[in-house]
Amino acid sequence: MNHAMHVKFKIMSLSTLLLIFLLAACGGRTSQQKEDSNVTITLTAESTQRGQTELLITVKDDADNPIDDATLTVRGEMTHAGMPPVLAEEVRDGQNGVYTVPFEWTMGGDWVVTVDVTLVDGRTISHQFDLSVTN
Ligand SMILES: [Cu+2]
Repeated sequence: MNHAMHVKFKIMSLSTLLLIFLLAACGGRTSQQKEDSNVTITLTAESTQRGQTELLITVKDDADNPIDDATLTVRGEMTHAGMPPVLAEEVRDGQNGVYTVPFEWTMGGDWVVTVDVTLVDGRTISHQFDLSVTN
């Protein structure tokens, strides 16, 4: 390998690495956690790329025990005006504290996802998660 070829090879490897990094940063899986009233809610979006995805929402008590008997409602709104919210079907029956919510990112941009968790004792805990969706 002569010197010019060697430099070219190095540049190629660098751009490949950069591409992999960008792919990982854009539209990938993301996770956020919030705590209130001794209940921790973690939202994981399987994808933040425009289109159909699943939101995995984990609900745990203050002793880190899963709460499977809550009722969840999820609403997604974009931060710009004039767009109707995306409402997910109400979800019950967590599996080891994880509730799977089919969801569609209908547009790329900044979203606020509101998760309302109603516990069996009637308390409702509400959290908002900010997510950025790529086209
Ligand atoms: Cu929009």
